Amino acid sequence: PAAIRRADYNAPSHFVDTVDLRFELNDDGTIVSSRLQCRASDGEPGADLLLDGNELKLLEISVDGQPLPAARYTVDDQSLRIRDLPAQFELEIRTEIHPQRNTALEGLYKSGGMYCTQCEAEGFRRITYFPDRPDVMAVYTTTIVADPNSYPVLLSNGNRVDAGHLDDGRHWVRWHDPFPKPSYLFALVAGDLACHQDRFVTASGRDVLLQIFVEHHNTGKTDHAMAALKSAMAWDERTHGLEYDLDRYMIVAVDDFNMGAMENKGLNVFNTVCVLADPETSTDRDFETVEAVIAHEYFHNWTGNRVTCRDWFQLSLKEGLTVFREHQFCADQGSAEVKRIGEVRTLRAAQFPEDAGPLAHPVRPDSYIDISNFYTATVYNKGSEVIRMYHSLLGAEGYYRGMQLYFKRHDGQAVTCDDFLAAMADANDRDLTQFSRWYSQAGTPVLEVQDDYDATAQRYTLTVRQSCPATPGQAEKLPFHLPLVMGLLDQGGRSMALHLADSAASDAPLERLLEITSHEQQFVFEQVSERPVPSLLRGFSAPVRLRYDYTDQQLALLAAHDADGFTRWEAGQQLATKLMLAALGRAEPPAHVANEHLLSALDGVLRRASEDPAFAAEALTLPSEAYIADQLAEVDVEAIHRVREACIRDIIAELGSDLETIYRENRGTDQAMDGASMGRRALACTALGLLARGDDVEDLLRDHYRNAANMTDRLCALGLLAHTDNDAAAAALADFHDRWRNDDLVVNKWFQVQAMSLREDTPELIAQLMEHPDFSLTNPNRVRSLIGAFAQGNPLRFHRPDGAGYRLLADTVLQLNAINPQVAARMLLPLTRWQRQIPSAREGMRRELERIGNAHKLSKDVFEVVSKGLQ
Ligand code: BAL
Ligand code: ZN
Repeated sequence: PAAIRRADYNAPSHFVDTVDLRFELNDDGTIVSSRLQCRASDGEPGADLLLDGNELKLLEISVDGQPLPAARYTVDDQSLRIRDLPAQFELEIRTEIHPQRNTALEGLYKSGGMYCTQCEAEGFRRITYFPDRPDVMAVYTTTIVADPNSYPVLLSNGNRVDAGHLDDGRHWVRWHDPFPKPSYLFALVAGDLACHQDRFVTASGRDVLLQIFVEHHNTGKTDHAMAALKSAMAWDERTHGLEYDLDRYMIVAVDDFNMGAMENKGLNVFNTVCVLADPETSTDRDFETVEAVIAHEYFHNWTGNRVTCRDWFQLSLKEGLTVFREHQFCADQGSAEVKRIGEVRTLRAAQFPEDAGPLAHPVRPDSYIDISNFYTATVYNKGSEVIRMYHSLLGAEGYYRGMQLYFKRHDGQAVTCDDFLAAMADANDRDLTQFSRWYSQAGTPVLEVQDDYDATAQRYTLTVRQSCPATPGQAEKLPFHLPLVMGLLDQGGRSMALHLADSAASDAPLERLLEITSHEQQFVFEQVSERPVPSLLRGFSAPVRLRYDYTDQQLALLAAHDADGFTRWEAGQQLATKLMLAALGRAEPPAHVANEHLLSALDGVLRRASEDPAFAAEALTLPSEAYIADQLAEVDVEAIHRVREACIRDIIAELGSDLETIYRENRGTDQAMDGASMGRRALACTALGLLARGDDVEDLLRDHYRNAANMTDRLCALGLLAHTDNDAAAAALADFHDRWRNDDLVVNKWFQVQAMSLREDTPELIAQLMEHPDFSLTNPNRVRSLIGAFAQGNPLRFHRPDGAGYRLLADTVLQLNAINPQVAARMLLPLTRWQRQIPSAREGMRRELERIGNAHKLSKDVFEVVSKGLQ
């Protein structure tokens, strides 16, 4: 398959002003009739019209009411080309499709008993022939015809304008969406669904009907989603002045879904995992996910739908921006510091390795084979960090001025990342030319900071050097423009006034934003009365790797005293990382990994734990094995695991009884879902997780499982028990499955804890679980719970030296390739990260990649990942 290049963009040859669709949903095939009002974009007759189409049976085609002679069109398995067209015309097409057979879950498909759609990015072409590109925006009217018994609920975008019955007993409903939209935002749902209804009155008085549709067995689990939706609507009005624009906002929960959720205009379709929540069956993390994803999809109504992307290279225009808006919202709902820590953890776990691997790409990619491979942590999470940097560099007011100009200029348009940058620059009279490199250059920049203190002159100089490693196709990088937020601490941990040389004497804040723009820059601070400890990259102000040669004492001081919560957490993480890397660097494994500085920093965390239990839980969590691996030139996962376990044992030896006290003081036996209760639960579970790495903990874990009153506690205990193959673990796993065998989302968790097990035979157990009656390769959530969790979340066993983990993944990807290419390609990613593994692992991984690459009938999705992964 050929790559599509951003440089080859051409404006559409034709616009489509209106689309009238009629769906006849029959269980032996669906008939889709479309009527498009088209006009040539240059106003001239004669241009060919190219319509995309995939897996469609063309039944009829006519132009201006006349059947089109075969000589006027060509059809193949990807497209329909029509010739000799007038400047304006009405095109009618009838196609037949088979949603029942659609396991790729793109276009129209069946999930359980319901029909639903997923059209982003290129699913609409599996419904009917259409210029399936985001810069063709049309007003849609959709009529759905179906059997009223099986499909009493018929939904599409916009407002419900008419309904009726046919003589043959079928019923129909017509929907009209007045907002022009690209085809990727089209949605249709038909099913027997329960509805949770509420209302929201916008600031300007629009009374909006809010509806969440679920299959009947899921009723009662939508209160949290509804509350989150109303909070998100109010938040967008309050912070951005953005109101909802239709009379109805609908959300439908479906079991089989490739993504988390989809922002179709007025009719979001959600993966059940991102909308259903109740304390009995959902963890606190699940509750947070639902709130975040509900908000994210809602925010897309402006950043994505009202202003959309010109082409798919601009995906981060809507995704990076909407993730940032989601992060702002979530920070306002609870502890902003803890949320920021979570964001950075995600960025480091998912995006930094992507940036350092063979699939590295800029936030705005230059080419793709299949765009569905570019719904990545780079486009989403690094994209969000780019928006956060505008916010930092321009200040909150400047950022909102930029947002206002962006909407004023582009409401109703399909635009580019450059248009967004221009709005930010123009609204603030700033030159952001250099900043635009964040869109074009891949790779994680490295900031090397050195300092010098002149005691006589009381002068402190920071030297900042930036570089960025080469990435595929980009050997050389130019310097980035980035905000470095910093402070200085005296030896007692107090913030020092920052008298930057050349700034006014009265201008001495305790925190500064330094604008980094060159390969090397110096910042000189005057009136510095003692050698300070620099507090750098506060709030993780830029998505970079920071290098400063801190001593253990300095990190301990920052961890205890820094004014910024993120930096306090980060200092503890860096101290632990430093010690683990030092242990890994020794020829003989040392007896102890933790030293007195780390232990005293953790002791301080335990002593202050009651002030902010959620923060303490984060500070007590050691850097993950994957994070340690990401710091190394050559990765030996078993050695990393050993060292991290040794570090935990040192912590237990020194602080075990304090951890037990913290555990007992914070463990709860209720279902309270307020932030404080969640924080205490997180702290108790983190303490238990550490204690569980010690000896004689079976009773403790068994009791925690037995006494659990909510899913967070129960799953925490189950996950810890599942690392061993004793009777207690078997009993808990059997009990868990017994209790919730009928709840799909909980059964996913049952698969997941087993996939994450440290048991040596985990690859064999997974192979057995794939034969379990509850497992299915056609349900993406199941695949992600078992295979995804194993390959991405269990490095120790995925990289088992005999290569069993690699073979298991490759076998599964080959099966999935024929079922669901998007999910297959996603699952495959861990196999592409072979470059820095020890030689034996490298060989095993490459061998499996090659086996996949040599298979017949590879989907575009898998082909692209395999071929780039082998480079
Ligand atoms: N647009 C795809 C799903 C999401 O990012 O909201
Ligand atoms: Zn999104």
